[in-house]
Amino acid sequence: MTRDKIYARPLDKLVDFNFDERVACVFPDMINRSVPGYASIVAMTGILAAEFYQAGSYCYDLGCSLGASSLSMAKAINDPSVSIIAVDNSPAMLNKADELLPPEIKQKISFVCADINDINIRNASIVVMNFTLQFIAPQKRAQLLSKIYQGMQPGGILILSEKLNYQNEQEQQLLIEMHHFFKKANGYTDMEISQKRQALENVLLPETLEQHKSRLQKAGFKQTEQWFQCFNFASLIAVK
Ligand code: GEK
Repeated sequence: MTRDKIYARPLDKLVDFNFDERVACVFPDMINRSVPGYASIVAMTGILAAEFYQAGSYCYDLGCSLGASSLSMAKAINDPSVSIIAVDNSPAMLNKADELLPPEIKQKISFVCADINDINIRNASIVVMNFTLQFIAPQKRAQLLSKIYQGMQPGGILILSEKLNYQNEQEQQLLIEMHHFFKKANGYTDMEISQKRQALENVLLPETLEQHKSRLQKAGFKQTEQWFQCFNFASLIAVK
């Protein structure tokens, strides 16, 4: 796994974070050392998908990056004709996914290079958005979730994983601090943490758990449960 050193040197000019080739090359290392609970969420995505999958329907992985969640679903769902639609708008990410995934897995996955705001979603029993909604402009989020809901089969699930914000200042500070402890323990320096935070400031826009729950309810989901949290990173399951 190539080590993420993107913010290891002082940068004269900090540009907004984007999912380019440099990021794609170090992505597995970056996400594992930055997102507490990432490996568990990806593994559980497969377990949940296997149980809620409906034969003849599609599974969507929105903001698939290198296809980790698609891979987890492809391995767990016991149907040779399972069809996973993995969408990302970063060509660099999709090229890397194509390079890394074995042919027997790629045969189950259709990669689509597109903005998830622009795609059609239909006949879905599983929709996964692992750490993607946080990169979508907040004013577009309700419309996107409503489109996802409309494209799902009754009984289907949305797995939504996000970094969370807290309204209470004290709570927010403590949770952010714990996330920084996690990054430091994983070898990131204070400078790396600080430069990455600045690069993400206008790009990754977290919301509170209440905002997510209320939006999912408004989109039509009949039940939403939080099933995972590690520090300020959480995952929800929403059932149609
Ligand atoms: C995983 N789910 O490994 N349309 C399509 N893709 C987008 C858009 C958009 N509008 N905006 C951002 N992305 C993955 C991890 S990473 C999370 C997801 C992170 C894509 C972007 O290109 C990137 O690949 C992904 O969403 C977010 O389980 O890096 O923290």
